[in-house]
Amino acid sequence: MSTLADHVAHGFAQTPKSLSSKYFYDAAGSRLFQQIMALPEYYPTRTELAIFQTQGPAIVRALQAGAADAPTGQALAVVELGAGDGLKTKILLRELLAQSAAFTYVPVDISPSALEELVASLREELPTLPTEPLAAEYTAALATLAQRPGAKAVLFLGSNIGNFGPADQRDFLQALAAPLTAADRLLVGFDLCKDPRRIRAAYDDAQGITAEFNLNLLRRFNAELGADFQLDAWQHYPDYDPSTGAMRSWLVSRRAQTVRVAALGGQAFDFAAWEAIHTENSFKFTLPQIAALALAAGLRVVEVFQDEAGDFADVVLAR
Ligand code: AVJ
Repeated sequence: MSTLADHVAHGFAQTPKSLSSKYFYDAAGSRLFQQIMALPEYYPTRTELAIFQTQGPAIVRALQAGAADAPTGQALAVVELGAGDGLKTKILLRELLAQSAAFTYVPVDISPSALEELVASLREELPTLPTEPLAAEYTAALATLAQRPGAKAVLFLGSNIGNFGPADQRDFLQALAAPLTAADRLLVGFDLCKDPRRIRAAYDDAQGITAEFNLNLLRRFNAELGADFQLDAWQHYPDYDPSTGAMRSWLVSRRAQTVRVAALGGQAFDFAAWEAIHTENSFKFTLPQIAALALAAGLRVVEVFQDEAGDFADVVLAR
């Protein structure tokens, strides 16, 4: 049984039926996410970009502050989890090069196609930068961190952390921190609580690209698992709970239907009319919540960088 088939069988046995958002990112899904990042409603990417553009030098200094005390001669490893197209990261990489740091960039992404494009663009734009791409899930990145000697700066940008529920956010940060020394730094991007209508709109764009992104999951199951999802019988539905910061995406069954999955021996799954499959968390945070989360994960907040409106925070953490 393939991992994906396994995941679908487990996810559909849950109540409510649930799927992991990590499966969004096949080649088509990665392209759709790039389109999402350019949408007028999707503010997180351009807000974090603006933070890097205006405060890049200070952020990069904060990332190297610990490494300055560490034994010299060893290049800093800049490990990025979920690097994607690297658009924002390139600003930090240019700044690191400008600050003359000897460093290696280790972009990690679940999408091999996205990673290939990133490496090709880096070869063009930053040809002197040593790059060691890793097409893998986060857990493999943790193993790489543990094996690598020398100073490290770990980047976890774009509020990717919001894909985890609160308990998993803490556990994951703790796991990220475990292989780090006191000289190493973590840079984590957090999307902050704001006007709930703006947040919801970011996941319900007028052009329907986010709907396509969500529905692409079912298209992927049809293509890779021989499932027979009828896409027009499903609807993208995002909801935001301002009391918890939980931004959730669902796929809602527009009618009672049965779906069969060839890769699971033709197993049938029944969906009631208007039954919803949970497909993604995109949690939003407050600064006190971030401080409490860092503490619970055994980390300290070194410095917080925000845009002027206070929409997004990039937080430097250390053990
Ligand atoms: C890449 C996980 C940060 O949750 O905001 C965008 C993915 N999903 N629109 C997010 C996403 C729908 C995005 N992250």
